[in-house]
Amino acid sequence: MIKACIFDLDGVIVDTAKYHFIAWRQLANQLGFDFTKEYNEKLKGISRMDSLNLVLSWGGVQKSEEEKIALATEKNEVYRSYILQMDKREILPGVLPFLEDLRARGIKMAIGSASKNAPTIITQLDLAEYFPVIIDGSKVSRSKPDPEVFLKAASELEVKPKESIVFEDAEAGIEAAISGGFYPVGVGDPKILGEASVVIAGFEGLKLEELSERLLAAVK
Ligand code: B16
Ligand code: MG
Repeated sequence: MIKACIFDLDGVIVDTAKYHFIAWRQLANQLGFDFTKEYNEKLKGISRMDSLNLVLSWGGVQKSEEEKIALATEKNEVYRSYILQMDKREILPGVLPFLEDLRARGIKMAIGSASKNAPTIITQLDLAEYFPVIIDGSKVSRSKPDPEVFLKAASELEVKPKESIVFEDAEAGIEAAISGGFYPVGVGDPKILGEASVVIAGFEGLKLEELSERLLAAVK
């Protein structure tokens, strides 16, 4: 029986990838190379420092650890200037009715995100009342595909992984959910998220009973 739903943030609740793209492109251009949408796709679910290391490698640029910290900070300041302008109109379609339905059924809810900006984004979107537990990039020592972020969320919600669904848009996140023993639901492209028991295009019209039935059928 499902007692909890744990949501990744970027790409599941809201599309912040477009703001990450602007900020990474600005940094890359400043360093003298281009940053494409294809590169941006590869950064989904990847932590800030791991993302920076990838961006620098794509540009063939080497920097000291100190310089990397300064560059990551600079990128984050540009990114934050965009997310601080977000409001609830940016919540992805169908998310709010689904959260309302879960709350009415007494299902516990948490955020499990690689983003250190997760609490700011949740506040901007006016969703704090739904998420008493937010495990973000500052609360874990190992990044997805390690399941730490979701295991911490389950532990704080006082539920077991086998009683919980994880919603994720990134391959590394689905891997984390599977290795943690959760019911993994991919949000997005089945070609990328094929390892998930169930893949949904989004939350519009989604019903927990139907989803639970599909998940149970998939694990049988
Ligand atoms: P920050 P998620 C991830 O969030 C993003 O998908 C990824 O692109 C980003 O680099 C990462 O958060 C770190 O974000 O720089 O804000 O700490 O999908 O795990 O919610
Ligand atoms: Mg994500």
